[in-house]
Amino acid sequence: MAGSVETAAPAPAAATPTPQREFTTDDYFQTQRPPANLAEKKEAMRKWVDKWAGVEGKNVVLVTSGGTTVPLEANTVRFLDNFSAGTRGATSAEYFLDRGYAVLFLHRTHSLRPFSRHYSHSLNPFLDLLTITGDSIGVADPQAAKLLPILRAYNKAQAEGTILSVEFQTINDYLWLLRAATGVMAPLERRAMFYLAAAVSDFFLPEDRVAEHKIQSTKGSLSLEMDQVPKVLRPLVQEWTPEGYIVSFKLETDEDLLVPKARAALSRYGHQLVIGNELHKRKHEVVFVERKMREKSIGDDRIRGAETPPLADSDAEGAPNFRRDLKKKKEVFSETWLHLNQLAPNRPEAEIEEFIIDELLKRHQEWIDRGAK
Ligand code: PAZ
Repeated sequence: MAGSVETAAPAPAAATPTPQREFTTDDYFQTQRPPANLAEKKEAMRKWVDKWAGVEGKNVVLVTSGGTTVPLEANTVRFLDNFSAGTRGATSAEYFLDRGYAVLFLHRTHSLRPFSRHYSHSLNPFLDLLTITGDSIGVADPQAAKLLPILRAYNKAQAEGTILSVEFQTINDYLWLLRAATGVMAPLERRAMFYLAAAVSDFFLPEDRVAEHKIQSTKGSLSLEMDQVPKVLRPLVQEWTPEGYIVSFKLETDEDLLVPKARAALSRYGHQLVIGNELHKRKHEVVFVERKMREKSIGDDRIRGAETPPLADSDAEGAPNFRRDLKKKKEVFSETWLHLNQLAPNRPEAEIEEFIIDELLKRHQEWIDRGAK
């Protein structure tokens, strides 16, 4: 694993303003301290991954889930956060488990978790399901019928140890843990999938600019200047796990940006897939964007027919400009939209993650098969 040093120079005790700087990933890990229990968490992940690495044909997925915080104070009273509840990650983890994957679930503390997510305090309060008869507690129908398959799947995952949950809170925890998790999964080579659904802050405060104590309002207004979080997808793809099947998510609020930004990410980082989602439609509509690498001299027919067509493949470049754009960029993208109302028209309780995971499993298997040739 590149840059596997896990200790960094201790930060000065008091916050001392330094000029804003651009952090490369290496700079980041050399200057920002790791979370206190990183070594223990890494060891737990290594043992768990080793166990599944020894099981032939067992695929393993790292699911990242929930939002990251950016603390404004070292003794943290205030922090910046984002909207993510971890629904995508927790729901997806259940479907991965159901389809036979082992799941390393890297999630934000207190965000939704697989199985228990069905009984979150706001949506479906746990105590409301329970009945008392004499001194016994039970669950009455219709809740019992719904709970039974969930409890069975939960007990199975617990008994088999197919899920390992690891928590992060801050952007710093997340980056260190992501690197550690990716490093321990690298020996799985193509059997490893990375499903990066966490909503990760793009900005952070380097620790030498974080106030030690609660910021006092007596000082007047608060100005914050944050630095950009380094784009760790690049080393993740190129150095940390060059054989892994890597799926990143792209969230936008302007739908028109989804596909162009997904394509730009694929061109820049060279990973396998971007799943685009618009904030308000994310529970019922996503787009899979994939880049098809082509040799300079390959003809259109071979390009068009080269890959197994997914659900509704289309040439992302648009037919009229296909040849011209291909010559210019030598890059072709495919887009596959998943619309829940089309995929499960008569199942009001269906979740789009079921279809996302089934589509991904096909593509991951193709990736594994291509590596075996
Ligand atoms: O956690 P959630 O289900 O509320 O939201 C999921 C999501 C929108 C955070 C995820 O699908 C996603 O797009 N993650 C990547 C966000 C980004 O950094 O662009």
